[in-house]
Amino acid sequence: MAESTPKPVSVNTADASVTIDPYGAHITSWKVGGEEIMFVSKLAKHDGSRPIRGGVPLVFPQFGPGPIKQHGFARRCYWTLKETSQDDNVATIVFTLSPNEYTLDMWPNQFLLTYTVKIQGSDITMDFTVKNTSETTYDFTCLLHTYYCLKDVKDVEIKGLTGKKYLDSLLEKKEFTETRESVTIAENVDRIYLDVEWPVSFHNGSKTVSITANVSDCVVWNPWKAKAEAMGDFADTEYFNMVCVEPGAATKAVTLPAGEEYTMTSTFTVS
Ligand code: TA6
Repeated sequence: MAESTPKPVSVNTADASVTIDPYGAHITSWKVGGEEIMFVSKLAKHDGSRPIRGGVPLVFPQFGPGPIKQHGFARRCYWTLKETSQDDNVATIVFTLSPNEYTLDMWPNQFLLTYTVKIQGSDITMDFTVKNTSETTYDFTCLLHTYYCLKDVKDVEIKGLTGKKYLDSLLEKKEFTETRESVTIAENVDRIYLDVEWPVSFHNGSKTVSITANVSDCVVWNPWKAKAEAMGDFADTEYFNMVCVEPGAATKAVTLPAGEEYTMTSTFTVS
């Protein structure tokens, strides 16, 4: 990593720690009681050459493929560290991102992004705020593309999605209804669950992870064997030890009038 490359920032409380890489304001570690909750591939790039594979990639202003780069530019830019604070109870890191040549070339809109990450006890809260600093209204989609560590993907049972409609990204976004009490994973899964009523929770092999959010979509993704082998920044067998459970506004765009602010917020709790 070049000398000038901004270094990851860590804060901790008596119970937990969080580390954020300025490249993408990307959470790369969240430990509670010394246990890592986030999954980061051992082949992930940490040199700004591509988004970090794992942790919590920030998806903005576009979820998925489309007119601009997949998942947008937020995870592909160096953000500015605004402040850090920590004591035994609470620790916070704040990053901001303003438009630059790269973002304007991709998405010709003015904005100020502020990302506040707070750890307290066994919670981590992420507040992703978009301020429309332009003179015109614009739309965007956004999501926290969270990768969680699993002891064994075969044991994971994701609860809280029963009865919810979902779009299957492997079947041209065809709509289905989840009938199972628990979503289990034994193949490539890539689904956008709609109108989710939080919390959504699962057991990672040692702790229960519970997710709440103020957004209505929840993406569940595991690449499984073939796609794992096709990703250069993901080891062939790492799909056994991760799952993405991703709160976001992925299917219905947020419309933000000039001068207004929108905040996507989510809290992950381990117990
Ligand atoms: O999380 C769902 C998804 O959109 C999948 O379709 C898959 O593409 C994944 O994101 C990873 O995308 P990335 O651009 O990070 O390789």
